[in-house]
Amino acid sequence: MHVPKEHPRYVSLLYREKIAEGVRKGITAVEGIAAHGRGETFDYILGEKSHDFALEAERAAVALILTSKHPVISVNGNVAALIPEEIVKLSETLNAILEVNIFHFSEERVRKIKEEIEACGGKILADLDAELKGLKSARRKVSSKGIYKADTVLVPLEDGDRCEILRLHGKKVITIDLNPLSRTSRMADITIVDNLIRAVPNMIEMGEKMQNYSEKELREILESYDNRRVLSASIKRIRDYLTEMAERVLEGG
Ligand code: PTJ
Repeated sequence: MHVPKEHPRYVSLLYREKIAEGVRKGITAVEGIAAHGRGETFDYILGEKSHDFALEAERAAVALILTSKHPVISVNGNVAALIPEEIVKLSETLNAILEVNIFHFSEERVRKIKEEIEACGGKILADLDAELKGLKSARRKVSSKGIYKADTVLVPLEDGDRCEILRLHGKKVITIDLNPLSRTSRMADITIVDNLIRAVPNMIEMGEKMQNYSEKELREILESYDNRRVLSASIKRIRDYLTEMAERVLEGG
């Protein structure tokens, strides 16, 4: 579908179309449409911008990945449909491995996600030869060269069952999730409450600068980071936004 640039909801419609196209191409699960819709709702009541709390979490996430020995970025059907080029660029900038990891599992979709990432010039692990013990869903299928031995995992757009297990396996978890109330958001070490489509480009830009930081500087960023405060700020932002809107409605705006 052609989305006219003049449309007031152009960006939103454009990414909605990318998800629909992802489903048509067999990259994205049908359930990915529902997940995207939930994300749109939270983005709407966050004012569709990267707030300070998101930028702070993004900076800490970049610092954590740059100081990790074996960082991995997990790629699902929504990520591959929305930002395939950007996720490749992020993995290159931060020297992190990409790995396909999906909840609604099929061999065919694993292959299609791999092909999509490779078409963007990226390398991605898709030979899921190991299992994350303690996890019942298909997300337990991981690569022995990737998530299995990772010390840090970036899980954009998660469905909540894996974060806890990754942490039990001693891994640090970074999530990008517009819903600050989700189980994943509350369990992650670093929670980025931002839209994937803004968070990843922000992190690429930060990564390009922070590559030159010393280990000490990166560790200082991590030491001063407080995920609970950041998460709480995002929930308060939603509350304040809704209060402002309620006032505006009263004033007839
Ligand atoms: O490709 P698969 O099989 O791994 O499936 C992926 C989905 C996303 C379908 C699966 O993980 C799932 O069902 O996820 P949930 O439980 O719907 O959770 C997705 C979370 O991501 C929700 O909290 C949404 O608010 C959030 N979200 C959706 N779109 C975005 C987002 N967060 C950031 N950026 C987005 N664009």
